Amino acid sequence: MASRSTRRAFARDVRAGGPPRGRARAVLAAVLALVRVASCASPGDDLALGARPDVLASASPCVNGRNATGGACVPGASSPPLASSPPDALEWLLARVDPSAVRADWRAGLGFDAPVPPASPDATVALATATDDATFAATPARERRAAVAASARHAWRGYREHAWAKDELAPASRRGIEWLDVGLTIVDALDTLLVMGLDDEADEARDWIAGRGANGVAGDGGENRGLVFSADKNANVFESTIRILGGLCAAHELGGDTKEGDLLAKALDLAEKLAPAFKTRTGIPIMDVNFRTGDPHQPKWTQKSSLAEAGTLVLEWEALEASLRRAENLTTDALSADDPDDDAGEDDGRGPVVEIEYGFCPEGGGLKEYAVDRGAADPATPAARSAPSARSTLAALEGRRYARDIADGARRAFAAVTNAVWHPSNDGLVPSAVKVEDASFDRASALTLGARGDSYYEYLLKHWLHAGKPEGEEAAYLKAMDGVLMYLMRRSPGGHPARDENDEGETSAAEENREENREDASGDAFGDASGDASATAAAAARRRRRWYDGDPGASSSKGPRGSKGPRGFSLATESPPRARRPGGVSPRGLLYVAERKGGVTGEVVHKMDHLVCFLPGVLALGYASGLGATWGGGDAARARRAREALERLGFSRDATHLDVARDLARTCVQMYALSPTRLAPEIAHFPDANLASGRVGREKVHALGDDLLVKAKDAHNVLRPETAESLYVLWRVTGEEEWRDAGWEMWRAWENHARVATGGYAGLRSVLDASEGRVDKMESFWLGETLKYLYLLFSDDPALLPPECFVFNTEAHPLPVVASDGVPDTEACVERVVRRNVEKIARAHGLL
Ligand code: DMJ
Repeated sequence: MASRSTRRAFARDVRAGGPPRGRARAVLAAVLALVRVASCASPGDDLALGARPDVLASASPCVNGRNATGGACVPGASSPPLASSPPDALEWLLARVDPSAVRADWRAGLGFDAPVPPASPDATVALATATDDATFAATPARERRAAVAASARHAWRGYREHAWAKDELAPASRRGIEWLDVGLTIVDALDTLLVMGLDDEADEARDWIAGRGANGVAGDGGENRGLVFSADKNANVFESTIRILGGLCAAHELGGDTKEGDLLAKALDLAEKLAPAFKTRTGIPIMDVNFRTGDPHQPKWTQKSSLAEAGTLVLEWEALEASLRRAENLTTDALSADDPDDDAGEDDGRGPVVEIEYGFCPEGGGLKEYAVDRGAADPATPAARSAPSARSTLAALEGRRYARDIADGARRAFAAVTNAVWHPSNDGLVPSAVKVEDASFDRASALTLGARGDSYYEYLLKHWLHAGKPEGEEAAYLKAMDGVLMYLMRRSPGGHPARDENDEGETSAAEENREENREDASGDAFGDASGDASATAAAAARRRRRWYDGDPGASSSKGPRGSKGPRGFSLATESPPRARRPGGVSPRGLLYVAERKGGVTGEVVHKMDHLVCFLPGVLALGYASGLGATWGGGDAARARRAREALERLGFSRDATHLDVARDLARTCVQMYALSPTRLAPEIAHFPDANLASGRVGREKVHALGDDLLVKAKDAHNVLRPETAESLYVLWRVTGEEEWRDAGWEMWRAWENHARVATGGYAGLRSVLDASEGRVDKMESFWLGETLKYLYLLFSDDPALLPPECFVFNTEAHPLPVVASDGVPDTEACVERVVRRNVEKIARAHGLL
């Protein structure tokens, strides 16, 4: 019988997809032994393949009189094959991960790894506070996951106890905060609770949303009314979409809905409320809608919509559309005969134009067309002949009509901003403010990957992935990333003799970089990539020699470890590159994404919002999806300018998107590691001619080492997720432990500074000095995003929300990739991932 540790090692290999690393013979023997006994693990054990004990109990063979959970059984039908028959052994192995047997809610992609029970509060506090560094760093992934789940439970309990049904918790003052009046934290957190296996908490959330009572949670005055969109609140269309629509659709698809489909019905309620915002001539949506009146309007403070807000809606609306279509398919097969492109509203010469909606009819038969009731519908149309009320197999949708192409408004909005050519040579960069009336961009607004711009760039990639990678539609993303590289990326001076005593050239190299930044501040010495290339080339070459050549971890044109190249998600196979100590700045300086005012040749502002830290994750995700092995998107002139930009930044000319992602992620990690609290500020600044440490005008600027500056007014931390998100993606794509270790340190810092004993987590007013007090708010994205990404960072299960089957929206809600027929095929997708991984392992172990 294989020992428990052998089984664990194999299970780990299966989950990580790795080959046997030079111990083939021994492992092969162990595997064959394992195949004989895989189902004999004792209760609570880390089972081979990570399958849940309760599943194996019903599906597993009987070996030596014991089943998978150790229960007595009679040997019989499904004995494992003999070791001498590898192909049979593989089949046996695959049968053990039969998707239908692993979890009832398989389509969620919740795979092999049983959720880890959260650690106790005491153990969590002890781990964060009392453990010495070495022990803390050595905490295994499973325990880290349990600790993060414990944080989620602590956050949830604080919210439930002090702020139930309010939007957010003010943990220090133990009260609720109202914003949209929709119980926002409940909706944002639900899929996190599902992923973590916090089933009781998830039940509380789901029941409240569905209006089925708060599952024993005390409340008064309408607290158990459920999720309704009727308050006299001006709801921001973007925030409502990413947090609520995204949250509801994800929870529905993860198997967290009621059997009646209440969550999907609530998502439809919200969509109907928000729909008027899209009825604009240009397609750019109006920013706010009043939930009570349905009145769409711009907020008082601006008449312009933001790029991020207009460009970050399409995933969620298409997810809703896909979920509704999936429900239709459950109702009838007849729908598949319908032509989704058959627009009944179009005049095809056969009759009057009639505006059509879709709904379910009571006599069955699936989806029917209905004329929109404008008082003048043609009674002769099939739609008008249909019964007025409707029915669905999802009871909560019974009687509902909705536009079948419900995502059209969001699609128009996305097209309006992505197709805009506001300047002939913008290289994919778009100003962050846009007018609703004529879709013109405000040239004076910033080019930024931070506030007001960020998730537009994120959705350029993610919409392509979510739509199943339509050919050619990745071009906008690739162009924008070229623009970011050429016009916005910079490197801080770096070069600290004290940190790298062998590097003699550092001081003067840093001087050169400062010189460059001085030129930026006075105009555009750097920005016009075609114009000043030669002027900076020599300096860049010198910098490269001094800062770069001697740094083996600096750049690699190779793909992720063990990968065959940029196509498809690779799985880690080799040992990670040299780990970097948190707190150490590479002598090359810190890579960052600056902002520009007034276009690509405008003034450079040497600041980077924490929000920008989503970008390493996006670059890594794109790379793993087959994009970004080179720059330029197939355009030779752009590729040349991109290569020059890479050189200026200290990369090799053939550095990939992944190389840049790694480097930028390290800057984000340093924003945490260099601060005294180990928490990142909201905005980091980088040394330039206009900003140095000390007092600048009336502003106080603090230095974190030589490369990072923090203004007192930007020093807060509000529990943001972007760095955790990027660490998770980088871990998943590369398998490098560096990212996990950084995330683990971040978890500790939040535990030590943000945890409130009476429940919940509060941000810090200043990461420079915790004694300045708390930001008394637990943002809903703490549970919705930050803790979810940290939890996933410590999972080894490749079938847990695999990136090729799910795309995380900008609020970390996993939305199934939509297949060509407009409906997700998540079960099949996850099964493909599992099968490929198991086969890869089996092959590596000589079973195939
Ligand atoms: C979240 O609501 C989303 O991640 C959004 O894209 C940006 N802001 C917050 C988190 O920082």
